Amino acid sequence: MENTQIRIGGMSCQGCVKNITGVLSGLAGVASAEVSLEQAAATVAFDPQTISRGELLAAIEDAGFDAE
Ligand code: 9UX
Repeated sequence: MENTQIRIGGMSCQGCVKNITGVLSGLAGVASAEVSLEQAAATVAFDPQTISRGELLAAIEDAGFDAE
């Protein structure tokens, strides 16, 4: 398992936090996802054998946010 910090742009309310948390949690290979509106960031624990950091970013972007 690997932990990564992702900066997220475009979150404006707790609904966004919930949406992104749901998107990340639903991905195969993601063990846990914690999203903070105040920090504009997510902390994600994932299995690098199953999913890459790039795929995490792509999923966030597909949901309509910026991720880096
Ligand atoms: Mo809040 Mo976010 O009204 O995708 S849910 S802006």
